[in-house]
Amino acid sequence: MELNWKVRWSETFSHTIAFWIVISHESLDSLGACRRQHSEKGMIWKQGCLSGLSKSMDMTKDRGNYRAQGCLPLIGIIGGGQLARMQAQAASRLGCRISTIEKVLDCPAADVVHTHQVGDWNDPAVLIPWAEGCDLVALENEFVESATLHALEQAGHTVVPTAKTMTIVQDKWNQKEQLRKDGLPVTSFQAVATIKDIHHAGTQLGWPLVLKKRKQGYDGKGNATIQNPEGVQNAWECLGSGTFPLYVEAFCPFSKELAVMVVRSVDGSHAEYPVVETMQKDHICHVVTAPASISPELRDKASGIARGAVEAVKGLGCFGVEMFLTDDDDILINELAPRVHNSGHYTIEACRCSQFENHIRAILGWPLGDTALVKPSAVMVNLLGKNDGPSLPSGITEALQDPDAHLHIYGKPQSRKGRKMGHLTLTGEAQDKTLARAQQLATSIHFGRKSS
Ligand code: AIR
Repeated sequence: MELNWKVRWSETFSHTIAFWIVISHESLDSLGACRRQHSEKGMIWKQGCLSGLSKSMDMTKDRGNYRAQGCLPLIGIIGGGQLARMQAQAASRLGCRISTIEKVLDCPAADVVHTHQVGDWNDPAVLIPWAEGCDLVALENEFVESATLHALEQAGHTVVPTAKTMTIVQDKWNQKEQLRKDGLPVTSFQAVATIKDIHHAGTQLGWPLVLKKRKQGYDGKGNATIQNPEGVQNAWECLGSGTFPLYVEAFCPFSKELAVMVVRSVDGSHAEYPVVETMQKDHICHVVTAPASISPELRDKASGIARGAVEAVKGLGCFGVEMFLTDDDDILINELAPRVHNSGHYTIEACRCSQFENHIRAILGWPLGDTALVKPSAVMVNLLGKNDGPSLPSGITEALQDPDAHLHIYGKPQSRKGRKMGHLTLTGEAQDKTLARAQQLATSIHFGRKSS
């Protein structure tokens, strides 16, 4: 096994002797490709280190004991996508440093963090040595196996949210079962192991049914709506013919989809952001409008249900709670996301304290910030890849020239059709005008090849 090393001296921290180290391995094609791409541009590399090296970066520190030492914490985040990137941006404002671990080097968070390690975060043999350099470990996705998080806790690391919470939340059937036990309103659901089970569920819950993977599904990946018994076979095959654990939910005929970001601090305090309305296409969130145009009574009801749901799973940090509002004004929980969430991106510019900053405050036990809107209305539109291809967007001029528009580009190396490449938030007065303008600006922005 041949390793190529590049070592660079860093003068970033006068009190610490630090190296920025890159290791590439010829057999790791993606890494090798990244290395070539970056070295061609002459970029300075961030750290992609082997076990133990990250520890040497902070050799003056006694992990987890930053308070006693009077240091600002170094927070580890498992995952390096846009959610890690935006957490890192908020954390750095508060003087905290972030270390990320992701399977690839070229990911949205790597450009903005203190250290970035390339490695398989589901492997405790990789994850635990990485965590040695961190004061506490947070998440940006729900895909790290809870057994791996348990191993991290067993090794003495603080993980927020806890491995116990993640065991409940990352398996959607477990999540629903916990919420139901706690008396919270959820859509009807059943575990299914065979095609026969799905037919049976259809006769009990009625059609349409939504077949879902219990774990690892997001942005429509891992969901299939079954209109009638004839559609069962196709949905079953689309979701792996029983190779993954599955369950079904009754389709909820909703009038609106609502979401609330709930923040629960390790010190026991909590805060809720305004109730928003989300609009999905093909199971992917496209538009979020804040606040939701519903009565104050319904807002209070949705907010109370969301808070109850996060309490039911003993969540810590920010949690996204997705809900359905029915024509009869019933509110049912769709799903919990144990992390900062797409439906809360508008809070960066539209609320006094963003979901990202409050997440950092909550996991550190610092006082939570005000979640109130600073403008009467805000609209967030996701900028999805229109095609596969390069990641440099076109059509951004008008958005950049509008003083009420805030453009976020995640820095993903490649556009893919339907991939979240960025978002745009517009703040304003009347909601209908804000929505129309935000959609107009977003429509001109194009990620990916021009021809399909
Ligand atoms: N993410 C996590 N769960 C759901 C979502 N959308 C975010 C995380 C993750 C990124 O999406 O930030 O790292 C993955 O995006 P992609 O485009 O690489 O699939």
